[in-house]
Parts: sequence; structure tokens; C-alpha cells
Amino acid sequence: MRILLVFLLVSLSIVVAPAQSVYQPSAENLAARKAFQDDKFGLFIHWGVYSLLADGEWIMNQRQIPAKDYEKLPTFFNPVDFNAKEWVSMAKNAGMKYITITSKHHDGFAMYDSKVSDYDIVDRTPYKKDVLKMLADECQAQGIKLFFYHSHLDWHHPDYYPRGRTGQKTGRPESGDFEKYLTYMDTQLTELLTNYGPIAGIWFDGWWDQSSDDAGHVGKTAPANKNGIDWKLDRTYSLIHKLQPAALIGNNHHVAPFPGEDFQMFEKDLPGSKSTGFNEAQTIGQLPLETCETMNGSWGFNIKDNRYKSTKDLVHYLVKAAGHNANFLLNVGPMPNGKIQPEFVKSLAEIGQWMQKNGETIYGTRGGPVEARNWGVTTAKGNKVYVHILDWADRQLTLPALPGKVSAARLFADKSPVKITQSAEGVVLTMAAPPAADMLDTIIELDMAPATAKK
Ligand code: FHN
Repeated sequence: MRILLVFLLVSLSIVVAPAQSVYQPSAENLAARKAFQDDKFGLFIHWGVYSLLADGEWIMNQRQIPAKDYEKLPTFFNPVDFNAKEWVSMAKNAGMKYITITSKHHDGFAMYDSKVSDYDIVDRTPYKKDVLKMLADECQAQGIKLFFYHSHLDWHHPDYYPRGRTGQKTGRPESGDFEKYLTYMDTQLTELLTNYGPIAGIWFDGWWDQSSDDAGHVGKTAPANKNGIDWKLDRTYSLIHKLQPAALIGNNHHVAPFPGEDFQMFEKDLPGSKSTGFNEAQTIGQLPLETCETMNGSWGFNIKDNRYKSTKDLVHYLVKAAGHNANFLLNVGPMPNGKIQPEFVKSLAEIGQWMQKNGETIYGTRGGPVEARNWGVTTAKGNKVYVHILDWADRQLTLPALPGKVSAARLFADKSPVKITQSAEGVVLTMAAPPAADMLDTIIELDMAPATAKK
């Protein structure tokens, strides 16, 4: 009898449950996704008042700084050397097609003129200027896209309650109204999507704060979490798509994409790798892909971090990302004066020189027909396949069988011919000489009879 009752109640709840609206991306959104995939390379910027303490963007949590003390930081944040034109030109010259900047990181401080709170750069700092507005205008002027990184979690807002795994020691009352917090967040997003021109997308982070670990093992497939919080992502995502249908939504929740998201992101790992612990619960889906990485080991400015990746490492990351069918979002953490440190500027200029010559084998491509190998990756566009040889010392390289006939092959750099021997087992490429040790990437261009690029 009891079982029958439960069965009836469950059936009834299925009948009366409100129909979940299924997200149908608009035509503009689908076009923006394709353009995003073609863009391949973007600049990530982590900038906030934390840069003053020169020890990364997590310092409020790491040093357990109470919110009321952290509030002193904005009073002397004065980035007088900030120059939007310089930043945008630097990104463009590096070959980047978009910028993703923190509008609000976990410390809760808004880097733009928010009207729903005065905890922002215009109202609380001696600088008093809206850096995001200046950046948005300059991006428009120079024709580069702009995304905003917005943190779900907030170590400052009193209504971010119940607290998640972080920000426990920031001296806020043990009470708060989460629904009010969500309204606050949606209002800030409305401001960002209304007052800054066309926005390429919103890059969310911090959802994982309410899950049990970094890999989001609680709530792998649905936005549930240890505190039983409902983030109401559907509501926020619909709002964004209503305000700007082409704006792409990505969420660094470290789990498989939720409905309403337009791209899938991976942190400090190529898609499919699980080396950092962030992406353990991720499988590669059908959406456009992006991976992000730091130039040293920090996102926000860190004066002691000199673990600089070489230009070769960074070019290899970009090429490998493209071979994995993903974009590469490369981070800088500007200094509190508004300048970007010279080590980063130099590497970005060098990457730009490489992209000037070789960008054709990256932009507009998709992951090629050969999966990533120890020697490198392949990218493809139209009837071309680009074989990127990153680590190989011999004249001959054998590829597995390709889906189509290779009609010609040449070195991309000087167009000199490469000998092809194709059979059912694979394709042997014979170069005139082994890849030079100082080449960042020896690229062989293959002409394919039928088109091989993934859609
Ligand atoms: O906690 C953040 C971190 O500060 C940074 O913003 C990175 C960028 O991917 N994401 C978070 C950790 O997953």
C-alpha cells in the first residue's frame, strides 16, 4: 500500500512539475560560437585591489583578512599608469582575438561602476575611473572581443550565506539571504551587459565553492551542492541570453556543462587531461572548448612568482590546444599601478611574432584528423591538414591512416616539398632534413583531396 502511495506521488509530481524550458541557442549565439572557435587565442586578465599585496588573488582567503580590513585596500588602489590602449594593443600584437577580464573576483570588489553597491573602483578608490568602460571602448575601437569573468562566490557580500568551502574567516555575520545575493549578482550582470556595448560572453567561476571539492564531486550533473543551495543558473543564464543573445556563457565549475552554457572550459589542462585535479569530473562535450593557463604560476599579480614559462612552452600550449580543438586563454595579472610586468610583455610580443608567421595554421582551424601524439598535434581547415611537429628529431614521421588522399605536402615555413608515401596503414612524411632544434614548431602542410576539417 505504502509503495503504491509513493508510486502515485512520484507519478503525480512528474505530471505537475513545471516543464523545464530547454535552452535553444539563438542564430546569433551559434554564429558567435563558431567565431569564438575560429579566434583560438585570448588574453585572460586577473586584476583587482589584491594586486596591491602582490601575492595573488586569493590573499584575502589565504591570510584570513576580515572583510572590514580588506576594505582599506581600495582606499589606496590608484592605477595611474593604466592605459587601455596599451593593453589592447599588446593583446592584438600577441595574436589574441579576445580579452577576458575580471569584473568581480572572489573578493567581491567590482572593477567597474556598479550602481547596486558602492564596493567598486569608482566609488571606493582614489582612481575613481571605470577601467572596464575604458577597456570596453578600446576593445571596440581596436576590434577585439571582450568577455567578463564574474565570480559566483563572494568573500565580502554579507548575503553570500551559507558560506561555501572558502572565505570562512572574513568576519561576516553568520546569517544572510542567499536569494538576495543572487538578485545582487543578476543586477551586476545586467549592468555589465547593458552599459559596456556588445559583450562576447560571461566567464563564471566559483560555483565549486558550494561543492565538496575542487572537482565538484557533489553535484556532478546538476547544480546541487553540500549546502543544498540552488544557484538558479537557469534564471541567470536566461537573463544573459535575453540581454545579449550572442553573449557566450562558460562556467568554470569543473564539471560537465549545464544547460544554457555555450562553451566548455578546462583549467590548467588540455581537454581530456586531468593533471591538476580541477578537471577530474570533466568529459569532453560537443560545445566549443577553451583551456586557460598562467604565464608563471599565478593568476593575480604575484611579485615572488618567477616560474615563468618560456615562449616555447607557451607556443606549444597554444598549438596543442588548437590540436585538441580548443582555444587558449593565456593569463596576465597586472600590477597595482596598471602596468603589465615586462616579463609578460616580452613573451607576448614573441608569441605574436610566431603567430604573425604561423597563425594561418591555428586561426579558423579545428582539431585535425590525427589525435595528439608525443611528437605534436594536427589542426585542419578546409582541405588542409597542418602537422605540427613539436618534439621530433628524425627526417621521417609516420602518421596513422588519414581519412582521404594526401595530394601534396610541403613545409609551411618555406613551402619546400615533403615526400609522401601513403598506404592503407598510414602516411610517411619524409623531410629534406630533421626538424631544426631551435624551431618552435615544424609545420607540414598537407593538401587533402576531400575536406577533413571537423564541423
Ligand atoms: O579560484 C579561481 C582562481 O583564482 C582563478 O580565477 C582561476 C582561473 O581559472 N579559477 C579559479 C579556480 O578554479
